[in-house]
Amino acid sequence: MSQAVATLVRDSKTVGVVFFNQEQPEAPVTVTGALEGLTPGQHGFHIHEFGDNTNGCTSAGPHFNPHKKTHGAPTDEERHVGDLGNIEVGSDGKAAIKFDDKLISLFGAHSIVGRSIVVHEEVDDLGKGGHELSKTTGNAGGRFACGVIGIRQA
Ligand SMILES: [Cu+2]
Ligand SMILES: [Zn+2]
Repeated sequence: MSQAVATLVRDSKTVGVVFFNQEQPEAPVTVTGALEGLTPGQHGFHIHEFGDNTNGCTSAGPHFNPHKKTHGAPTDEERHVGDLGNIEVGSDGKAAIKFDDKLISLFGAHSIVGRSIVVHEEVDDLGKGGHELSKTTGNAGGRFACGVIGIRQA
């Protein structure tokens, strides 16, 4: 079992925590957590390449994409490793996160540990929106909050 965790921060204020659990290499990663203070509706949710938030979420860089693919949905064959789709925020501004992803991993050369998790201001169109940014970012707008993914105490 490997466990990782990220505290998401916006303007120096914590907006939530996200946990990543994986039984073994090649197994799916279970992503759980809670966020608050967002606008209701869907928000893009990605692993970005760098665990660097020194210049806010901008320094997290682009979507984590070690295989040089185009942006897509988590269920697509053609997707960035970091493409986790959207989270759903309720009318109270809160999101309860729970899903599995079969591509991200906490092990090996393409581990997400030491990278960033980012929640966006807008919906990720999953590469299908026809916007010039659809194939790179899903046109998900600004970076609402982010946090560095670290190894969690077992
Ligand atoms: Cu993103
Ligand atoms: Zn992407």
